[in-house]
Amino acid sequence: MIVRVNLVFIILLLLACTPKGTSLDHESAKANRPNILFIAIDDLRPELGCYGSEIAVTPNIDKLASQGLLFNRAYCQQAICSPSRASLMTGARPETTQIIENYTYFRDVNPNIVTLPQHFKNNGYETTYSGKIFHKRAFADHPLSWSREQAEIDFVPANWPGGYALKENQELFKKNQAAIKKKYGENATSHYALGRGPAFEKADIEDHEYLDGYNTVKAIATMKEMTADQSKPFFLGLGMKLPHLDWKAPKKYWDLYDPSDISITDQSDSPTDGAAMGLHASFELRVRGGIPKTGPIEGDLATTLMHAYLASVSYVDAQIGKMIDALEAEGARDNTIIILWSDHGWHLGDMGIWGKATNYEIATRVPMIIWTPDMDTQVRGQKTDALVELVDMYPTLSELAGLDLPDHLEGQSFVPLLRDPAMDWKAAAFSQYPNPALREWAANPLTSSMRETYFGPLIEDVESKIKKQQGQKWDRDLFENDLMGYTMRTDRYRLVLWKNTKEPEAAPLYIELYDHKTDPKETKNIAQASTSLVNQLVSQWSKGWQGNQAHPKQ
Ligand SMILES: [Ca+2]
Repeated sequence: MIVRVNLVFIILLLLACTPKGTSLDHESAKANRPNILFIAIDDLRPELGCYGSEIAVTPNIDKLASQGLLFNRAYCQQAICSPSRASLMTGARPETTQIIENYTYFRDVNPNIVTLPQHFKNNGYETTYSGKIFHKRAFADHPLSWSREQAEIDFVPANWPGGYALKENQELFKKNQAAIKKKYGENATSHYALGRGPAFEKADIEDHEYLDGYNTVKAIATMKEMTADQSKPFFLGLGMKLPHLDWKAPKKYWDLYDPSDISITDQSDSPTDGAAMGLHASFELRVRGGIPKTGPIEGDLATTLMHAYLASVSYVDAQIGKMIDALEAEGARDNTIIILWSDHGWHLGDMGIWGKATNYEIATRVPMIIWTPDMDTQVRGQKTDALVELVDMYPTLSELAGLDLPDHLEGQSFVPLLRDPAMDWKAAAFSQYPNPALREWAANPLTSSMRETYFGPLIEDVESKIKKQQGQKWDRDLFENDLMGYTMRTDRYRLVLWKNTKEPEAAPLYIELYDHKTDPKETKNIAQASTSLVNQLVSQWSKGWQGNQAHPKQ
């Protein structure tokens, strides 16, 4: 009886206190805290007008950059989807999250880590997303990170085979899948990814019939619901799947480009004296139908692939324009911070390969743009050369929203750059990638059966180059499973250290050094001829991110 009375008393007390307290919290949160529109783009290198692309048609992102602050030198922590996103979203680096391939769920390894949206949710925000924010739905951290589902809309995307709108591409996809199943057996699911459909599609359809357009319609509907509900600020993620493969974009975006204007990089050679394991054999593209399984990818095919990438970028740009216009039409922009980023860059034939998944500038450098309602007029439209990292986004957005910074964060808030984009900033940005040449294209170690597939000759070819370069140091187990490339970008240089993770104190197995002052495309490794400079940079690298932070004057 006593217990029951006490329980009733406690419940009454809670009922009396909670609604009032919560309501007050929400009122002050709403009054003081901005919304966040968090725009993620998949596999977008800075191929945008505002980043100096001479061909990309991207008026909406360019407009955002003209109103906000563009980061010329922003770097991902690992140039592949899940590790990059796990790092950004948890605010911790791949060495800490231990997510270095696309198959491990960050929450399985980091059960108690507080993610960026979770932090906002814990501080009174409504948090939700549409499209790709974490690597995939199964890794999306429901319900910890998100407080609500998206709004319902009155149509669903078509369930096309392989996601292709055109009948002939659906048939090709089915044919390729059947061929793989016939060859490797119904249960060899790990091999189904080898039998993809075409790498690109040009269909005369509406924007919302492909996934990114559909997800944008959903995000807009969700934003409207959250704007109408005045009780909480929102954190809304909008994640574009393109320009990740496959490059399926409505015809009107292909029509923005004349193929005769499209050129491929003039740097089709691997870096002179570069690490033989530094580049892969374009695995991710080669699994697509119509792409040669060996040999160079060049000529008209290369032009069409570039065209497809550009069409995808313009399609994504148009969806982002719709999202921002809708935010403005709802009257919510004046209290919304907009941040736009991509998870990593992409080699479009650069260094002779196609894909992400390397430690070089082209794969690690990403577009990043921020717009806040209260930026100084002088800062709007500026571009900063400060070195920043995607892992910095968590502390930055938290600071801008007036939230505290969790202790586990391994980035640095770049809010001071929003006041003075030219100020002295970090001494270095850090990224890493395990052996690109001898991993599968999701960065997981090679399964032995991959050598039996059409990947066999590609793996053999790159492996023989590594053996030749490494000589006595060659050890298949080490190179396939324990080799990590650690890279550091300073104002002038890119250093890449190839190390055995089982012997972290041992000297690197190979070192690369590129001088961006004289060689911005990283065509020549000058490490061997630059001993004292290498020593100096290795010493700087060994201080890690903590030892290379910015020290802004208060
Ligand atoms: Ca990606």
